[in-house]
Amino acid sequence: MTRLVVIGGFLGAGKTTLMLATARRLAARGKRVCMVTNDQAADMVDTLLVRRAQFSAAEISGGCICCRFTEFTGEIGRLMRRHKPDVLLIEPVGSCVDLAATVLRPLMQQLPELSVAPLTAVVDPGAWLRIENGGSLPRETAYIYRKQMAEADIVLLNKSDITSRRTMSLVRAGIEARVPRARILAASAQTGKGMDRWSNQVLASTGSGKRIRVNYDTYAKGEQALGWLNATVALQATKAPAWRRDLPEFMRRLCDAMDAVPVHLKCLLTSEAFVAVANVTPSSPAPMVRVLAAGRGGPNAELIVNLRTALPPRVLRPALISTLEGMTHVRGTIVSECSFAPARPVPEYRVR
Ligand SMILES: Nc1nc2c(ncn2[C@@H]2O[C@H](COP(=O)(O)OP(=O)(O)O)[C@@H](O)[C@H]2O)c(=O)[nH]1
Ligand SMILES: [Mg+2]
Repeated sequence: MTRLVVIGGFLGAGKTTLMLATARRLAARGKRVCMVTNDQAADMVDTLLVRRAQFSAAEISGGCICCRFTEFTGEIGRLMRRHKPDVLLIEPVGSCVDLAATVLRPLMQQLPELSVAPLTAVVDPGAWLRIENGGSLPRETAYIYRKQMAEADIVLLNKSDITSRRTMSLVRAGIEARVPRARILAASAQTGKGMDRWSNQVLASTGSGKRIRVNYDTYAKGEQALGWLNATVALQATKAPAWRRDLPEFMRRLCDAMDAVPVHLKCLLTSEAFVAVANVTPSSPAPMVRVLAAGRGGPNAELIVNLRTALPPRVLRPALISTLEGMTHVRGTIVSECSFAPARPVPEYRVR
């Protein structure tokens, strides 16, 4: 029986990192693994990362899987027929909540041939503590984050490798005080520490999330307070190319142009045999570059930008343009771009 694992949690918490690390571990044990990625818009870095890692993936873009449930189950059916996976890993949009009622339970009803694993909410403890303490997110957006933890069967405090013990215990105590019967685990998707404990639990038992009330007006306001930008940019080096230097420069300049640390900025740069991905999150505000292919780059590169902020979407395109204009060694042309705030969530099914 195929086990379906939904890895929820807020933007930048580490869902894709956890999903890929899990897939690699399962594949090493001879399991067939497929994934579903999901975003509000096309040009997704996560899908490219999953496919680069040689895993089969379906992408649902243009809305969350609860609002595109029929398309989602269609893609699951296709993956099942084509690849007969042992495990299906699903990453919903990070600003999505009420997944237990709108995804897990409808799946259990409509696809009984799947074994649905407990719902996980991945949490970046440092980012969450900042939100709780200083309100770095609008109240309604913090509501989504809180409800994600409340509905999860397992709350996974990720990034244990960069989180102090004090932050870990403060966050753990805060969740225990708010969420009755919370099952909280700690791990690092990056180093692998604690991952076996989590994966043993999700792979060995079933779950359908907790029954919670979600106020859809607050949820919609929380999503609408976010500005999203997905863009593809053609870059041209004006001197000898040095993309390892130019990628973080682009990201630093974009953060400066917005005058804000984004909720999550993720960029993938490809130039001939050189490929690198880089991230900025509130808990790691300096761009973290990871080279995926260290071959020789050429004078041209393609840059895919996935940006999620707590800023109005109208400021994002001008910020991108001024960033490209300010680059020291690079000229950039926007090939495609969309910036928006997510539309009100309207799930196809809701099983209480
Ligand atoms: N130090 C550290 N960084 C992590 C860990 N998990 C994810 N990250 C980083 O957090 C950022 C966002 O990760 P990503 O998986 O894209 O988050 P998503 O938006 O929830 O899918 C990236 O820079 C990751 O490298 C972890 O366990 N430790
Ligand atoms: Mg992701």
